[in-house]
Amino acid sequence: DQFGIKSALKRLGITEENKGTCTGNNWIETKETFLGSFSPADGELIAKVQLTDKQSYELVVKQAQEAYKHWRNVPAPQRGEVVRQIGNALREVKSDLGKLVSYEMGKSYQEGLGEVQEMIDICDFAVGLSRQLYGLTMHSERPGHRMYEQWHPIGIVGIISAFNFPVAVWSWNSMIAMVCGDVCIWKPSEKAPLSGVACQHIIAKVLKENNLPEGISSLIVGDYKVGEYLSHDTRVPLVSATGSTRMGKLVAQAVGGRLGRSLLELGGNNAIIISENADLDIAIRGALFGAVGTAGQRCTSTRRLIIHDSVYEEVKTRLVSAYGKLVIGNPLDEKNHVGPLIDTDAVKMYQDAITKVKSEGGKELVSGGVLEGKGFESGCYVKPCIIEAENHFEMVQHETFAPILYLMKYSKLEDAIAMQNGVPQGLSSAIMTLNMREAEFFLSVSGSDCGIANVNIGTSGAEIGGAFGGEKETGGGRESGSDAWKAYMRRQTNTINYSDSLPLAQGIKFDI
Ligand code: UN1
Repeated sequence: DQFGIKSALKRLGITEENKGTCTGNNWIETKETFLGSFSPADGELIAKVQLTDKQSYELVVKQAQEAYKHWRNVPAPQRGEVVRQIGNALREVKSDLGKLVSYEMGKSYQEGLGEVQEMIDICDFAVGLSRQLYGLTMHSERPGHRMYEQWHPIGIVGIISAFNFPVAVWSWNSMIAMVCGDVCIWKPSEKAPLSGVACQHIIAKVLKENNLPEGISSLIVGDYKVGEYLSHDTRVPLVSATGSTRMGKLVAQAVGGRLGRSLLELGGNNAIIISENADLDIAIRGALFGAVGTAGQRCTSTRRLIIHDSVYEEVKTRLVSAYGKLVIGNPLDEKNHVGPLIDTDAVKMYQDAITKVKSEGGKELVSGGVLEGKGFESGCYVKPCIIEAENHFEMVQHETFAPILYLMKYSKLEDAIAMQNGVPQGLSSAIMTLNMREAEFFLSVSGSDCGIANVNIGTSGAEIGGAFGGEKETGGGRESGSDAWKAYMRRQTNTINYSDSLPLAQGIKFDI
């Protein structure tokens, strides 16, 4: 146990067989089978988790409904105090949880730590927010009347998260929802369920120490069928789903069909425009981390580089040489830059994408391929590759969750922006330029159409303080910072008459 996984698992409360259904501290036995979680790092079975069945789901929802009646009446700053303690609990387990995330999901240990840091940061953000959650006051047109709005919690929030950020995305949603007064039911990805079980243990301890009832933060485990329990359930007014566009459409249709609310954060197809005025050192570093970080499995990963033709050759040469220096291997070993993909299905999709883009005319500058031999026994390690392609190719229009970077040229900035925007997705985007006119044009209404637009920064690695999400097939939702909290609350407009008459709005006369 070279990397201390066993002791980390123990400290996180993970055993060989874990229940997967929990209302806080109460772990519920179900009639379902156990799902094995295998590490893409070494192919080993880490531990098993029992799936949630319909009956145990019902128990979870009933408990959540009860808990909501209590939690909504706890003053928001006191809810914030609980979240503050969760943030501290996360600080204590940062290295263990970061390690589990790295081992179960395959991102580098550094990125695993970064992910836990993102959780800690959102806790701090939510604590401050718990004394805000502001509504506005308006001037009534009627004398002796006061008008204002207030924000109430919405109830049960269903959270469906993806494997690539197996813990942070839960915290963006649930820490905000908790200070808002909501209760949460979380379905982590069935590809990284142990990270979910570990988080449940961490939060459970804090809830218990504060004598809070069961049902404030629950866990359910399973595939899309368990996700459907949430999306079809009228007792769950908000479903926040992070993952593929395909999944998001299904969730949106189910939730929309019952006129519930969904908050969607789906696929990206993020580009960096590298202008002739770019600082190329920054551009290369930004593109490199964006494309190969997390083995290309972030929704914000850089998938396309749109490069000015005057610097195209230089960028190409420097990138190819940087790719040559990448060390691929066990993500827990800090000398490696790139870890594995999540599973062999993902490897197959990576291979298919490369074959397809080549058949469309793509030219490999750095070849892809699956690594074999010692250290690569899981079959999940692939080579980050670079392909010269055209924006209209079917595969370039598609989000492949793997380290495949497409290079293309432009000569006029307007064309580069049209290419950048010319995909179905609209999550993240960036321009590398030191020219103020170019930067401002890129950020203007005629510029990037994405939810995130950066200057001299890559497409990934957003901070939690901003609202996170994007347009078009990315789903339109915003999670995390800024006023994203509003999605987790219901707005109520209140008008109070303290006069001795009853004037009607719009001056309507109605006398008898
Ligand atoms: C995701 O890939 O689903 O901006 C989230 C980033 C991270 C979050 C990514 N802070 O890259």
